[in-house]
Amino acid sequence: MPTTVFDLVIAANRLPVDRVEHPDGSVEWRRSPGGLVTAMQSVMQGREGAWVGWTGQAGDSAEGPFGHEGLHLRPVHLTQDDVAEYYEGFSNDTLWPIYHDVIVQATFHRTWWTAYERVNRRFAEAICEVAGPGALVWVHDYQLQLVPAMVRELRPDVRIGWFDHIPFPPVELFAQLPWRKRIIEGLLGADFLGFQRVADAKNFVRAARQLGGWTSRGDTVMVPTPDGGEHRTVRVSAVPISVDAKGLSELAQRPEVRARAVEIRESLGNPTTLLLGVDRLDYTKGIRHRLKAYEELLDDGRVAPPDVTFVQVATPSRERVDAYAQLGAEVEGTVGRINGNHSVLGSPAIHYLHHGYPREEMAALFQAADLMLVTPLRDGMNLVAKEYVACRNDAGGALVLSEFTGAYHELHQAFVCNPHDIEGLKQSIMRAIEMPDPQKRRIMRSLRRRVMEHDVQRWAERVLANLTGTG
Ligand code: ADQ
Repeated sequence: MPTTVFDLVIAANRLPVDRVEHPDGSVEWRRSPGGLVTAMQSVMQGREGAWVGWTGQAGDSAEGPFGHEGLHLRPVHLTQDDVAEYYEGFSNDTLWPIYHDVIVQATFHRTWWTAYERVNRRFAEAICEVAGPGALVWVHDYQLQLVPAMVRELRPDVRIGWFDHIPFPPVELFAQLPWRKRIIEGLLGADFLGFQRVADAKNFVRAARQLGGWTSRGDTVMVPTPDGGEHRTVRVSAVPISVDAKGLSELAQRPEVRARAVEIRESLGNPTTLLLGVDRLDYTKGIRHRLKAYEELLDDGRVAPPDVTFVQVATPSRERVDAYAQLGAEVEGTVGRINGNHSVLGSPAIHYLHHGYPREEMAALFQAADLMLVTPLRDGMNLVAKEYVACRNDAGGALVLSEFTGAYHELHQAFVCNPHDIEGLKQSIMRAIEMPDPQKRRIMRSLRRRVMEHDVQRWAERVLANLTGTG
């Protein structure tokens, strides 16, 4: 039977669904929470679209293509070795640290690179299988950097875009990668490369010039064609991602969400100030620095429960990678020490939670929190910062935001901090706690204007316009 083909193909490491196996053995696919799925929904509207990605489960039983909520899903099969080498290894233990300022040392293994190439080829083949003539192919993120050139080789008729969700490193760090030129060649197979910040786009262009000898003019890189004819041009621009601001704002206004926010505060003993952190448990997120600043404020007697309390939601992530296991253990130890030293009966200094929450509960938490602490050491964007702002339709709350996030470049009116500067971080927190409400509201209103106007739907339209050459 011939494969059905589509005029828009999305490729990301993960499919937008999670596999849920019921006790009776039946399998259900549930839409995964997350911004990318929402963003892509707006792009897919009115188009026949396919999504190519991994199911999230390693194993030998290959799942065939299937439909889900109007999307054609084309699973890419990964073996246990692929997961260990391409995903946990090369993507998360080689590329991730290099692309995040080498906060932890990167690990290099030639076998991981071979797996990365092998899996990228599998993705490229799957994309070409479902892409109709002249289709738009939109590839996501650092796990799939070789895919653009591989698709171009197989299917010169399609238009290819790639979006980088994480930072693109300065050339001095990128140069450490033994396979740096292959990665640039892989990316330059695209027609359009999108980045979170102007600095990321510039870092890429500099890497292409210095490490590969490609020429560039402004935001365009010139790529020689195999037949030695005219150059092909690749546009390289910053298109910062955002959140479904209107959807979140409406959700946060629902009476049941507002009631839940009140209930959350009550259950915490109605503190005067509720601090909140929400992160994947990742060393890039600055959780240790945040805890250190909070602990010192407690030690100094400047904050104390039950008046002040801190809810830290930390979703376990990549636990099979050593640096993540170590971080988990360290954070747990610190939380234990802080609570041991500073909690009072019935009022812990920190509430440390590993749960994943539905959107409604996240919106209620955001509404309940007086202070949102976003303190990464490096972060492509940080959607949590934007989600918090989108949920504050009451113009309440305050955002403490690291200058090393992509979000900082749009939200610099926030209470900005350098998380390495613990003294400065403590001051930003105290300033946000002590500033009179009317002033804080003015700040929140201006943050909201930015987030409401630059939402994820606009982001997706901008990437597509660049991809089709109309942007
Ligand atoms: P992440 O590093 O995963 O994303 P982030 O942008 O903060 O970081 O997105 C995390 C998402 O997960 C947010 O939507 C958040 O609400 C949600 N989330 C976190 N913990 C949760 C929990 N316990 N329950 C429910 N939801 C939870 C990467 C890059 C970022 C970039 C994004 C998008 O590292 O820099 O902003 O991609 O491009």
